[in-house]
This record gives sequence, structure tokens and C-alpha cells, in this order.
Amino acid sequence: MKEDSRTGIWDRLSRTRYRLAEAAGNLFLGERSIDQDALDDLEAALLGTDVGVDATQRIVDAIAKRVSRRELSDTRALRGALREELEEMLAPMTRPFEVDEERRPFVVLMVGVNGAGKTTTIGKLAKQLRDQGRSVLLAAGDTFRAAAVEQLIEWGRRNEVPVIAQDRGADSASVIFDAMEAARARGIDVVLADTAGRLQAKTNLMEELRKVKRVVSRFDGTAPHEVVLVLDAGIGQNSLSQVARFDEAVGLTGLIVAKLDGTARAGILFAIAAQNAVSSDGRDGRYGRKVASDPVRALPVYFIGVGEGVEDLRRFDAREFVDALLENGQEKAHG
Ligand SMILES: Nc1nc2c(ncn2[C@@H]2O[C@H](COP(=O)(O)OP(=O)(O)OP(=O)(O)O)[C@@H](O)[C@H]2O)c(=O)[nH]1
Ligand SMILES: [Mg+2]
Repeated sequence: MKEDSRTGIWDRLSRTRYRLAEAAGNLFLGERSIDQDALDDLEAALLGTDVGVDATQRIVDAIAKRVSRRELSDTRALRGALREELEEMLAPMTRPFEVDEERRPFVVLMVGVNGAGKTTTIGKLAKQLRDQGRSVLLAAGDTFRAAAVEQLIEWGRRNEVPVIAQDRGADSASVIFDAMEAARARGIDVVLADTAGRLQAKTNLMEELRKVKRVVSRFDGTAPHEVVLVLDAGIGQNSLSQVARFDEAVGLTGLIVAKLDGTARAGILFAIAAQNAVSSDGRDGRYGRKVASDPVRALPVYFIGVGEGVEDLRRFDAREFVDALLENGQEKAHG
């Protein structure tokens, strides 16, 4: 089971994997000594997969330090060291998505810019929650586009979960409020609320989301229980400003990185980790996280999206992810 999901990720993070393998292939497999040239190649490989300047610097510095301490005498040791560094960096972002059963309905707001993958992710997540035996209701909070409502209704139909929707142009906050009422009346466990990614020029997206949040918490003071930003991995370094902007506006509790399949560069996760590097005492340090809603805990990546299908939402796990990136075909073939 575990092996299956890992193989799946392995297959789909191709671009980043090849880039790393290409540069690191020399380092890991060749006869080459670990000199400045080798470190430069590693640096180039990391930068080429959207790891970003900050994170790359951290990783290369850490490796260089070990080299100068002569801890890394061979390529095998180097590979192990890189794995450790990458994993350590992502580890604080590994936290499972959990539904608090004391909160019913447990309300999840899905936010993000248009086209990021919000609606699709809701469809996939609804399926997972259903498979866990939970009842789910979808709220069509993206009232800006008629197609958005239809898309959500289609996901609802496929997963056999109800969808609360109103006509195009309806007030997003009131649709979500209605959905919470419906969920409470029906004893439903989880409400997944879709939101718009783009609004008319006269309406500000962040204002709208803030209003949604206010209205939701009027219904239940503890809600929303999760505010999850869906990021399109393909946008690269722009992810960083999106995390900051949405967090500032609505206080994020988690991330989902969609579209890590295809041409996406998986390195963006390291860039996000580096941006969020704040130690547990609140000072800038290694790989903790400062968020408006929770100043000392790392902002988790709950899931990664690796395709358009309903099954293509994988739990994020730092170790599994880094393994998938560093594994090469040979090793895989030999188990
Ligand atoms: N390859 C791939 N495609 C994805 C993934 N997630 C979503 N998509 C596709 O990305 C496109 C946009 O996804 P949506 O879910 O409609 O995005 P959205 O954030 O709801 O967009 P708006 O409603 O316009 O704000 C669709 O064609 C999805 O099928 C993924 O993990 N991998
Ligand atoms: Mg949508």
C-alpha cells in the first residue's frame, strides 16, 4: 500500500527528479570527488527546480560544511547528507490533515487564486473523507462563475455527496453559511467550502474572503477549522507571495500543492519551507514557521496533487517525498 503510493509519486515528480538526478548523478554515481565544482553543480540543479535562492543556499551551505569537516568522503555519504538536509527542511511541514470530531460540522475553507486547483482538490478530498466513512457536504462558495458551481455539483454527484449552491452572483458568504446550517441539520461531519479565485474588478478577493471568514465564525465561533491555500506548483516562486498574501488576509492553517505532476518543479516545497523558516522561539531559524494564526508552528502541507483524477491527492510526507526525488531508476528496479 505504502509502496504503491510512493511509486506513484516517484513516477510523477519527473522533472525535478531528473534535474536533481542529472546533476547529482555525477555526484552520486561518478568517480568524481566532492569539490567546489561538484557543489556548484548541485546548486545549479537545485535552482533549476524552483528550490529558490534561500533554500538552495541553506542546503548547499550545510553540505559544504560537512564536506569541509570531511564527513563526506564518498558520493554515497554525500547522497545521504543531501537526503538528510532536504528531509529536515520539509519535516516541519509534514502534518496529517485531521478532522476534529468534536467539531461538527468541521468546516474547511479552500482558498487560492483562479485555476490553482481548489475545486478539483475539494472533489478529491471529498472522496478520501467518504472513504474514511465520514459524511461530507460541499458548499459552492465560488459564485462568480456559473461553470464553477456546475463543476462542484459534478464532483458532488461523482462522490455522492450533497452540494449547497445558489445562482451565479449570489453572496459567497451566505452560500457557505447556508451550507453550514444544512450540514448541522443533517448531522454532517465535514463541510468543504469552495471559494472564488477571481472576482469582478470592483470586488477585492481578499475582502470577500475575510467576509466569508467572519460570517462562518458567526455561525460557529470555532469555525472555519481549516483555511487551506491551494497552490499550483507550476507557478514557481510566485507561490511565496501567495502564501504571504492569503495568510495575512485570512490566516492560513495549511497548504495543498497541486499539479506536482507533469512539468511542475517540485522544488517549490523547499522554497516555501525556507520562507517559513522561523524557529520555535519566534526568531529566524531553521524550518519552523511563522503564521498569523499560529506563530510558532510550521504551516503544514496536508496534501500534494499529482494529477487530475479523483485518486490523485496524496498525503504529504517529507521522507517519502525526498525519497521519491532522490531515488533513481536502478534503485527502484532493485526495490
Ligand atoms: N495535472 C494536474 N491538474 C490539476 C491538478 N489539480 C487540478 N488540476 C487541473 O487544473 C485545472 C484548474 O483546476 P480547478 O480545480 O478548476 O481550479 P480552481 O482553483 O477551482 O480554479 P477557479 O475556480 O477558476 O478559481 C483543472 O483543469 C484541473 O483538472 C493536479 O494535481 N494535477
Ligand atoms: Mg474552482
